[in-house]
Amino acid sequence: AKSLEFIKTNVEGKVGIIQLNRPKALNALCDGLMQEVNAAAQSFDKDDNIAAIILTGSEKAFAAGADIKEMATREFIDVYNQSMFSSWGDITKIKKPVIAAVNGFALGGGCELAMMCDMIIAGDKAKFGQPEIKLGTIPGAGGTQRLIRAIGKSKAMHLVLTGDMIDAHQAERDGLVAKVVPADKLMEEALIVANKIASYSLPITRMAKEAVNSSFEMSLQEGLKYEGRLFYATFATADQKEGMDAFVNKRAPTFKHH
Ligand code: CO8
Repeated sequence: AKSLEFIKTNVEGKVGIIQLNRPKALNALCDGLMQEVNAAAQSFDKDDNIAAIILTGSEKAFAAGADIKEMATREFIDVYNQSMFSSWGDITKIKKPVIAAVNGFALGGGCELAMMCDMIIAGDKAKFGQPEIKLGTIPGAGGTQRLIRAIGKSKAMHLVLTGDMIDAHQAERDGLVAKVVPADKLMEEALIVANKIASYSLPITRMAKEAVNSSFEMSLQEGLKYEGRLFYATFATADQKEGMDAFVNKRAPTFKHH
């Protein structure tokens, strides 16, 4: 386990865990925190012993948004010239699956960061929202784009224009969250999911993630073609032979990750 200024990292088996750890500000996402998150995720992505990544916060907050105190006095020309928050999207470039395990508040940039992960598992006390409108600004890290793809226009508009929060169960019904579990079982459940993913072939898992994510960027026809290419590519791997041979011979597969 490693403790940095704003995060803690830990490895459990083949799962890399990144925990946001800025309790005094409810894990508000200051520049330094995001740099640490990106560096930790990139280092897990490169590590051959890691097969999946969990990003989590505390019981009270996953993250209560971008750091309002840090942003408050910035001028247009500063944020424009620096492309403020443009490095946030780096987490979406991670090739291994990234699970957001959310307890407490996931607001503004916190909700956006959770949406950049591959799936969200939530504790039953979690709350999601895009309250930027209350601060005289709008979501700036995907809240108007990823949210609509997750829950549709009417529900996304409702959150973005009212700034209201939804609870974990509503978020699950709306399709933002994959699974809701009791708050104190959150990490246990996230690790079960991560370990299950980690038990499969790493390159095949990467292809599956890549294929699903391509649907955000492509038309249906292009996406189906892309999926087909990756599907055919799985037949070039030893792990496809192993997985199917194991099924046919009624035994458990041993994936070799190539
Ligand atoms: N930034 C900075 N500090 C924060 C933030 C934040 N987002 N959220 C909470 N804090 C601080 C509080 O100021 C407080 O500090 P202090 O003790 O020094 O006063 C401490 O954390 C504890 O917070 P509260 O006392 O407010 O705790 P409560 O339990 O009473 O309330 C809430 C919890 C409801 C979560 C409340 O803190 C809140 O409303 N926070 C702000 C939520 C918000 O508006 N988030 C959106 C921020 S804007 C944003 O995220 C834009 C993203 C744009 C990304 C652009 C990328 C290109």
